[in-house]
Amino acid sequence: MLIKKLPGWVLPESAATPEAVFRNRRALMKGVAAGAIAAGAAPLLAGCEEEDAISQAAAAEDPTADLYPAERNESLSVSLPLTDESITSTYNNFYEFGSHKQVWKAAQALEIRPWEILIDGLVEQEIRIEADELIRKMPLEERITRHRCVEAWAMTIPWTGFPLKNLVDMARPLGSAKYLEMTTFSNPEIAKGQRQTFYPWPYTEGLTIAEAGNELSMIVTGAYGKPLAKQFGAPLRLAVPWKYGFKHIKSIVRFRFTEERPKTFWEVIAPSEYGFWANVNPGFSHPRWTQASERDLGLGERVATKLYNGYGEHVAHLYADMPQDRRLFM
Ligand SMILES: Nc1nc2c(c(=O)[nH]1)N[C@H]1C(S)=C(S)[C@@H](COP(=O)(O)O)O[C@H]1N2
Ligand SMILES: [Mo]
Repeated sequence: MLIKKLPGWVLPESAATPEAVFRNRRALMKGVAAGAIAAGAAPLLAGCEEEDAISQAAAAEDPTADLYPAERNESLSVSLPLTDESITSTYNNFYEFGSHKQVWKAAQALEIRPWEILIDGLVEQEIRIEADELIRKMPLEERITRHRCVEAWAMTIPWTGFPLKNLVDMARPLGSAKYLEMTTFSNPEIAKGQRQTFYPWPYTEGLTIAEAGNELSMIVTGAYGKPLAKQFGAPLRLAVPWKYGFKHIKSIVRFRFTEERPKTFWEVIAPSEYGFWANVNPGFSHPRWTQASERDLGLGERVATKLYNGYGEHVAHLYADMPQDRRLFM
């Protein structure tokens, strides 16, 4: 079994979150804004400028830059303060580029054009389409979205993208299709994490067809009114905000319709900790930590976690006939 091959130091979805390091950096950046900069802090400040430069330049030269900012969908937006981009774009999970939170820099090595997407499996006809063509076909909108990692941290991010349902409709799945599997790129040359062969690369995730068709399910192509930064999973990633963050697969290259429930990346690694459904629920703790509350990385404080991450009115009906046990919420 794969998990036996994992070295002892690998804690899937790391139990230890380097928040202290990250908070210090944030405090420093605030200090910088206030003009209270100590001489010793200069190297870190340089780091911040470099990071802004990368994100601005990359966004400007993106071939879809003209599509942003897109109009906001207020009815599917939460009314919470946005988490600052300087936080959300420097605290990421993207195991292809490392298992720490500061992967944003390594992720800049990802080549995001050309980017061909394959739509196959139980569909009328297989489709191969360039990301730019797909993005230009679809109705882009902005949604202020809650983003809750299974590690119990949370952010509020202005995603831009299109309803996953539009892609499903375009694919024309056969009646026998019950699930949609999504797969991330595979390129160990640039993604050093993919050289760690004890992980079941490439990263995969899955949804039922009903979940994929839910109005909340979104293919994200941008954030903060710009094309998506690489560390967020450019050129396109998933957002299913009632589910834990690990369902939000990044840098997707393939959508496959299938009759059988796909095994997902984290489910293969640790099935007793990360299941297929992964709906947010404060009432069912992770085997190694509580899910009752989360650290809001923007506010810098712990807040109570909500059932379905607060999106119950949109999605609770999907699970009404299922046993409301741990499996639905891990
Ligand atoms: N391909 C890929 N997708 C991924 C991951 C990953 O390691 N690889 N991490 C997941 C996890 S655990 C989380 S919490 C979110 C993080 O998204 P963010 O970095 O945009 O906040 O991405 C998810 N998608
Ligand atoms: Mo996560």
